[in-house]
Amino acid sequence: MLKRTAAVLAALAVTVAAALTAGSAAAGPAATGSTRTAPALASVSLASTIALDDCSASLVRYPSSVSGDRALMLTAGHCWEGGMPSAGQVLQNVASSRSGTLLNSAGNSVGSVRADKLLYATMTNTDIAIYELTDTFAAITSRTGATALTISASHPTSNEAISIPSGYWTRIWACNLNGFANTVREDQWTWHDSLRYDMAGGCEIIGGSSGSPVEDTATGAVIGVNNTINESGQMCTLNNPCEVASDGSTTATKGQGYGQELYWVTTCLNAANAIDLSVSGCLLPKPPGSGNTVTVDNPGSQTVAQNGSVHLQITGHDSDSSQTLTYTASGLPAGLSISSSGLISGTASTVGSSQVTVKATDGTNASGSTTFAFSVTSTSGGGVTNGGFETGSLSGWTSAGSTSVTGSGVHSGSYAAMVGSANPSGTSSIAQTFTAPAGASTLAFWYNVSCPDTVTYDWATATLKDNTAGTTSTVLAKTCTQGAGWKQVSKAVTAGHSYTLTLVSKDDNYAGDATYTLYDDVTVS
Ligand SMILES: [Ca+2]
Ligand SMILES: [Ca+2]
Repeated sequence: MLKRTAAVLAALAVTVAAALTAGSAAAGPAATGSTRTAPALASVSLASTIALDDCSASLVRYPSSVSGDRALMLTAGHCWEGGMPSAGQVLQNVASSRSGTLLNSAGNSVGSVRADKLLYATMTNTDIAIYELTDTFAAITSRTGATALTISASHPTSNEAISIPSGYWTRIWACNLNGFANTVREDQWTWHDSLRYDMAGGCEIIGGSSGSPVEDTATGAVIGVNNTINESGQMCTLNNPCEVASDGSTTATKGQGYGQELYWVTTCLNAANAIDLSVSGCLLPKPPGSGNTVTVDNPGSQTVAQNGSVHLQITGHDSDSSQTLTYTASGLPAGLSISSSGLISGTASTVGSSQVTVKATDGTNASGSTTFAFSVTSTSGGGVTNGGFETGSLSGWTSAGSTSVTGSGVHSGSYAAMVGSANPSGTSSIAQTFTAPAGASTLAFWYNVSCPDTVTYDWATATLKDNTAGTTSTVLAKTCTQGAGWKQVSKAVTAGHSYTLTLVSKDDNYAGDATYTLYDDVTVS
């Protein structure tokens, strides 16, 4: 950081000041004797810069400001008179009496300006402080002739020519940008998308230049705030910023300087030209605990049969609609998972009940959650899986021929199995092998046959094979009826025995008298 309060920085400043006095020996490429050419200063002067007691600042306006608005002063967050904001800290609307000396293009004073309020300051992600002055833009222009510099509303351009006019030093550094650093760290602070000054020369900024506007040399628009330089080559320590790669590795280069993003401010302006952190798409950091509000809709209690498939979309909402929510879940039944976009899916493999909590988190780390019960049941009250077909599928069953689930004319619930078809078909069946659970004595199921033919050609039938005993019995003899409705069949079983139940519907594939059979509520109890 380049504030002039730390002893080290003060000493550095004195040394450089002496050098400047002695003939601008350290003033940049023009004085080094090299053939390097500094970018042309098309439109940048010291006009509208401000000298603070320990930093540099400038008279600025938002692109949308009007002459009757209170004027604004821009400097670095670490130049706030109350001390350097901590990492994560955001200051808003703090009373202030900060004053500075407003300069003209030649660096001469045209009068003083005074703030009565710090509108916003942070050293998190960026390093800015914006003050509201006691006078309007119109009043300052009338009194001093100064016209505010305009804050750019767009991201700077890589490698563009920049100028850094310092009111404190009445001096302008100029160089090119050398792209952007995704993450810069110095002591406790972390900045993102930082403006990296080209080390080819011209921007060897010094203590006291902190808070200077970083201007687009071609247009004079303010595209950043002058922030820091690596003074001794140390890694990530105070006055020695480092860059952090995506894998966490750090690099530091002595003499590497940085500016921080400013256009973010323009993303947070409301209709009254005020910084409003609740504006949709606002990129400035928000105070901890007062950020976005995230809520997650509760889907209600969920029940699925064992081995049933799940497809449940969870929906969340963010007070900042530009944010993307990322979903995570805890307590999901075995076999289920949640996608980052909130879709719970998979096959519930294990019977049981749990409380599931789904959390949605946005890009600012704001989050919300909801909790609901999730039961995986053995729907038939015993060893039969999906005996009521309430998964909406034939999961748990092996099918042959023409089979489906139907939602109309069921015995109970929402679904029944349809074996055969309303169109002529052949022999169709569904079958399941299960173990009769402890205490069970009866297998039962319901059927509803639609047989416009005769039992000579078409029928419903069911067999139960006792795999343990090696016997097979017909539990539903060949039946062909029409309009008889649901009928129940039951058969004694032995607990612990393995059985294979096969539910059949036979059609002779003759046009005009197709037979099919609905089955439902297969239970072992
Ligand atoms: Ca059913
Ligand atoms: Ca038939």
